[in-house]
Amino acid sequence: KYLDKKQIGITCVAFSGGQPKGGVDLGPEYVLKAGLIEQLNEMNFKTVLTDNKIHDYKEFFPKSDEPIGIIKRPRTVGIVNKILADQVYQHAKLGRLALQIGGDHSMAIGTISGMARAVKERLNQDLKVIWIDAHADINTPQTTETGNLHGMPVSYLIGLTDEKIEGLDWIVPCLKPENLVYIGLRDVDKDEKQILKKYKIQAFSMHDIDRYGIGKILDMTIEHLSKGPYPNSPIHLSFDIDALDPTVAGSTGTPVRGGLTFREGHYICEALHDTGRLVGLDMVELNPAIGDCHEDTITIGCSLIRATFGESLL
Ligand code: HAR
Ligand code: MN
Ligand code: MN
Ligand code: MN
Repeated sequence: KYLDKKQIGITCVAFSGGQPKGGVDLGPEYVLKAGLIEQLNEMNFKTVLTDNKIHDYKEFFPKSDEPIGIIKRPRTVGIVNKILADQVYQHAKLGRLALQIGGDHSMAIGTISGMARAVKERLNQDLKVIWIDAHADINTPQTTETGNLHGMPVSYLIGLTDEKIEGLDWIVPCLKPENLVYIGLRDVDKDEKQILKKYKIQAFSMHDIDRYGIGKILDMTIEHLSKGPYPNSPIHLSFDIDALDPTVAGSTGTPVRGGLTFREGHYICEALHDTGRLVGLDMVELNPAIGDCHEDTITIGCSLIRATFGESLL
């Protein structure tokens, strides 16, 4: 069988280089301090922490990393993600569930590259991805207005740019547009909207959630990811905490009003757990240095993680 569903490989990505604000690198430390590993052990999971530490990857940072065009820290983001991809791959190839705690969302370049590689190798199937976020994170080096790589990981995973940028040139596109679903979008750049249309990517905005309700949205999401030759293929969940409303989880770098409620966020995790298809989870953009409610944000991050791994309400 493909998965040992009782083992979780946890990688703590204390990295902030994909965006300008300090503090998002503290996310993993706070999540561990809140007792996540004990909570998962309590749920009868065996947990394996990558390199037995919270990783800051600083030993791999280049000595200098001048912007290339508008792109900030491309070599740093590139090398961290290359290492991270191998770490996730190592867990996944042993059949472990893979949990990555961030850290800014540029880290999904590594987590999804590593997971997709393992799924390809072990099952010869394509990985499917659910991206929970206020933002689409699908800018290319040509469309980005900020140059922050946490706004671009999806374009690299799909392979929307041919431009080879130093540090990011190792990335092999591993995600097909039809294998991706977004939920929670409400701050999408003009060019990103064009990209979503052009590649016919299934994207559910907050407007869609208002209209259909979160239950129906998840039904449609799972239906979409069950098309094609492998209706039961593995799913990776990349959860940006800024998908939640700032009144629910405000300690994050780019909060946007009008987000998911506490229950909507948890429902997503519970419904995906129930598919039995989840192989990986990223919990990202937790920034305890922002706002006055970081304990709530961290606690909610932990509880979303537990929900994804099957904590039951009854
Ligand atoms: N679209 C904007 C950009 O490209 C904002 C990116 C958003 N930041 C995130 N990612 N937290 O989800 O920079
Ligand atoms: Mn994001
Ligand atoms: Mn976001
Ligand atoms: Mn914007």
